[in-house]
Amino acid sequence: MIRLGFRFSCASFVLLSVVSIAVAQANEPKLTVGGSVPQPQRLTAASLSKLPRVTVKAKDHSGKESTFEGVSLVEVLKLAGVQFGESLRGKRLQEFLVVEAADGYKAVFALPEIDPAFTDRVIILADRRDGMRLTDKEGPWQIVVPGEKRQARWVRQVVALTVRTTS
Ligand SMILES: Nc1nc2c(c(=O)[nH]1)N[C@H]1C(S)=C(S)[C@@H](COP(=O)(O)O)O[C@H]1N2
Ligand SMILES: [Mo]
Repeated sequence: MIRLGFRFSCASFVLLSVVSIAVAQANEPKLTVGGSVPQPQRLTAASLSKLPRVTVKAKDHSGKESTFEGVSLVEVLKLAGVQFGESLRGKRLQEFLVVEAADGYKAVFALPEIDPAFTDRVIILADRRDGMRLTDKEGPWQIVVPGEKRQARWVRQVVALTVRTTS
């Protein structure tokens, strides 16, 4: 009887562990990269951590300057197979990026705005500010556009990056 009870509690422990791991994975924040991209992605913090880290200094909406850290937006799109540089010409100049947030807020960037072949300004998908993880209101991922005089495109709580093209 005792042995059976022991076996039962072992089994339920294993089952509970498996279920809680599955629930944790399902609740893990995801970033969708889709639309007209060669390889659509569902990225997690772990998959983004493989990209090179970049830091930029920028003034937020309240005028406070901070150092933001994350990955460059162009590298995230490259993960989905989007090509930049020489191949960003002709019809491909009609493509644009829609950044969408958890609250439905959206902002658009033209692809040349994020391409280092076109500009030295590095727009990032930040996950840290002055060394600290972004707050729940801002993160886990927020767009930071250095030098832009209005912060309307600093999309907080980014959930999706979608490439679209004009009709
Ligand atoms: N997800 C999300 N991001 C957003 C907005 C929003 O409504 N939702 N507002 C934008 C606008 S218009 C501005 S001015 C700044 C405001 O930054 P703050 O809310 O961090 O002060 O965030 C931008 N990012
Ligand atoms: Mo704003």
